[in-house]
Amino acid sequence: MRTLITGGTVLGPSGGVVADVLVEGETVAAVATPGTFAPDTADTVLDATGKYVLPGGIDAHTHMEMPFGGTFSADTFETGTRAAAFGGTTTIIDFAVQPKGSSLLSTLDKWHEKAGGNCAVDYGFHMIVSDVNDETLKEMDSCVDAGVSSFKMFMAYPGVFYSTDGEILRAMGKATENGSMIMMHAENGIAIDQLVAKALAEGHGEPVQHGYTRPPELEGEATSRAITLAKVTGSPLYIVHLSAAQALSAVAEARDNGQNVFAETCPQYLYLSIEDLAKPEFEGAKYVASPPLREKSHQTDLWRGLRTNDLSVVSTDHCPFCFKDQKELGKGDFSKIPNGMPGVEHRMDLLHQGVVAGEISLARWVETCATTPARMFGLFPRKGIIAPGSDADIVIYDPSARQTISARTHHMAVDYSAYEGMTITGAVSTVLSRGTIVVDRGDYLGRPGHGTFLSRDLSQYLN
Ligand code: DUC
Ligand code: ZN
Ligand code: ZN
Ligand code: ZN
Repeated sequence: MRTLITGGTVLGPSGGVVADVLVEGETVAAVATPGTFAPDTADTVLDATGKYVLPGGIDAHTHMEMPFGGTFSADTFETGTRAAAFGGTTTIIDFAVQPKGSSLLSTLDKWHEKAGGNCAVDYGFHMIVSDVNDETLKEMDSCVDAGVSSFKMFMAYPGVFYSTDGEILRAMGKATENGSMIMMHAENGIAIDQLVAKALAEGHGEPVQHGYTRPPELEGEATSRAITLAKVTGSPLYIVHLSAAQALSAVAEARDNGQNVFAETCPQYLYLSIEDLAKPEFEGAKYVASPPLREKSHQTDLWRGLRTNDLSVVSTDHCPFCFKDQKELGKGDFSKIPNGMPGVEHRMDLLHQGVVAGEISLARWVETCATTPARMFGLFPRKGIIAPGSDADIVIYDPSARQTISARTHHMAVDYSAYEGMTITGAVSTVLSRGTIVVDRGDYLGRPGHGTFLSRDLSQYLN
């Protein structure tokens, strides 16, 4: 089976060039001067004139069917990866969650069961480590052997996912030894819990209190502390969902000092703010995620971070909970609102708005959304680039189309959109996953089970 994509501007991390792309089976066979291949050499010809042809997006931070506070995030691997495909994302890396008292390998088995046979696009796993002990540390080696080469830890949520500095130090020591990556949720959970208790005791239960009780200073402090622990152990560090200027400064300083510190941000921190969290009538609950949405002024810093590469990756932290019956669990007590927002479908479009607005270049769009996540998490050059031999995960994107985001038309299994009514310049036309057309002009042509598990190498930024 051969597919020829003609006349588009093929984008990569170093810019764009008008070229034809020949796909043979599941991989890219050639990127060549327009007209090199006669149309009858292919079974299918896709005319991409006037459009971008870019590597499929890689969302390195999603949570499908994630247990949280007695409920589960609303997208299954089936619905969530289908929504990802609609939005031009052809790889997700989801988080397996170790419950305290469980082993890492039994956790990994559980996540394989959830995802196997259900995904529309390819998927990998990170492992959330919430119980550091001798056995867990040994199992970190087995995870790496099983293609799970990154481990997330929490400085937030005491009593649930939280690890002490000592536990973090131990896990970082293991990462230094086996070449894996430590990912950190950097918020000072001990201090936050005090602020939450105080707000509730004073009768403040509304959603905006979620923001007030998790101030940016406590993200900055935890980020600095994580960086210090990484320095002491010689471990690399990847800060997830960075939202605050204070945290960005800490990351930038560490990078200037030559430390292997990396960070991602998410579209919600670039476009939404604490004003959304303050919407009346419990509407703010839709915007409860951790870290919380910040004052708008932080957005300027985050866009700059994306330009300077102090922020290397854009992921969604897609963790959808329906407003009805799920977010509503926290009516009157903001601390019971499940933490997370939907987003896997809109990352490529939202970051394209950054290109349209002149905040980032086309090359940075592709780099932060596809190429760097592939390198960061051991998937390059199989993923993240359109080059001979790479998987034919390809998005044909029409930069001049217009669309309006709405829960009425999105494909995520959640009853609201955080971006309801936002108009977008640009839209996905066609999406190929390993050579198969899975989305074409709004139609889903894929199937659950097309997506396969990606056994990842060590980060190519470190090894
Ligand atoms: N952190 C995440 O990364 N996702 C959901 C909730 C959280 O705290
Ligand atoms: Zn987190
Ligand atoms: Zn109040
Ligand atoms: Zn997350």
